[in-house]
Amino acid sequence: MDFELSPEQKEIQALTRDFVRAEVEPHAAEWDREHYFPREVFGRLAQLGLMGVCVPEEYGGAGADFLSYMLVLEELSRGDAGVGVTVAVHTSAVTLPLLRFGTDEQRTRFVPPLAHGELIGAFALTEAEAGSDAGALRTSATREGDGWRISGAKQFISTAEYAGTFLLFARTDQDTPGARGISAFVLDARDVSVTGREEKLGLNSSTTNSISVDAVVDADRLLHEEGKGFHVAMATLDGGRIGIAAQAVGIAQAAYDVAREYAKERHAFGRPIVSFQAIQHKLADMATEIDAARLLVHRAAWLKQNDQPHTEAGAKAKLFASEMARRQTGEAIQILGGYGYTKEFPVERYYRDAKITEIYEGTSEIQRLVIARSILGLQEPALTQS
Ligand code: COS
Repeated sequence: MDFELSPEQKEIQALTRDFVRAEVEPHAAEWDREHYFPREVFGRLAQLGLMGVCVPEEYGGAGADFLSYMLVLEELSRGDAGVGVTVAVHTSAVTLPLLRFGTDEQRTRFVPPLAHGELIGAFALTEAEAGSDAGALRTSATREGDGWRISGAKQFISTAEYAGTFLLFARTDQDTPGARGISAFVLDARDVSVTGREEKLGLNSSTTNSISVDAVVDADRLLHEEGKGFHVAMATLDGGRIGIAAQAVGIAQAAYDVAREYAKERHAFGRPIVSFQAIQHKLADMATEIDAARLLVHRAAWLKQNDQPHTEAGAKAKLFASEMARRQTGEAIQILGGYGYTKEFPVERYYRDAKITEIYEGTSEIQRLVIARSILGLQEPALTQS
């Protein structure tokens, strides 16, 4: 067992950290306040090879491993969680499933523009009445000519208004309810209409849209086998959840950094508050829990990049890291006291941003369900049996 990052991993981590310090962190408060999507940042990330960091070089990526990509997501999210999620969805939820499930022709056609950052990816699974119960989706795909007519509406789609490529899930077998009649499709921006933008608690530098679709696409837009779309979605989320866990670690690390420095500077009762055991214990808990979450992320990433089962490990990483980030960003506010509750310091933003990590790419309740099924060897759907 080796806990040391490789020279290449350290290099990618340092490259991202430097970039974030110079070009992300200084603007994050303003982007949050203005609800500004920093499109130009993704162009710069593309120049650095970070829009396809774990994509093989032959498909236009940087050819690094999955753990390197997790390091990138942690560092980006440490500066701005909205930037982190845009890269996470683009890579984990669009580029990687296209690589894994695409034909040679689909891989060659769709992956390089994403890996080069010329196009941004969006993942369109969720609908108004199909969130945790993703298998309840109603968007339909029916055969028309040689292709498919896809009709329906999707909700809570990250980055949809800036995306060029959509991985969209639709029901191809109208007679089969639930997970089995679903297929995955690759759509272009022209196939999709953006119908709304959510006002959110946080993550304001990323956009969250509702979309509608009524388009005819060629047969070669079907990804993987007809009727196997739910497998594509679940396998995609297995990897995506590790990335959200890395995002949560980055947010918590940022909150810890601010709280620790503040505690050294701030005086009360005639001495720095860091000299009080109450504050020391908070910082000790933060450091310990961040470490534990990061180790869960790295283990899950290691399993994934070594082609080993990682559903359970990824769910554990996301469950623990996201709840830890919500808890510890709250503790950071507590250390800063009244100042922590103001916009003068970034910890209130970290607290707002951390909350979503317990919800998207599967709520904590879904992660517990996935973990329970795995450790108990349950094969059957636990939700629909009673
Ligand atoms: N990888 C590959 N295939 C998987 C899988 C995985 N991790 N998990 C389940 N599947 C397959 C099953 O093997 C089953 O295949 P068959 O139909 O061939 O038997 C199929 O998918 C249906 O699985 P299951 O019966 O477990 O589906 P459920 O409807 O019970 O749903 C949960 C399972 C709840 C785990 C799933 O719906 C889920 O993850 N929901 C959360 C969705 C989510 O994260 N949404 C966020 C969207 S992105 S912001």
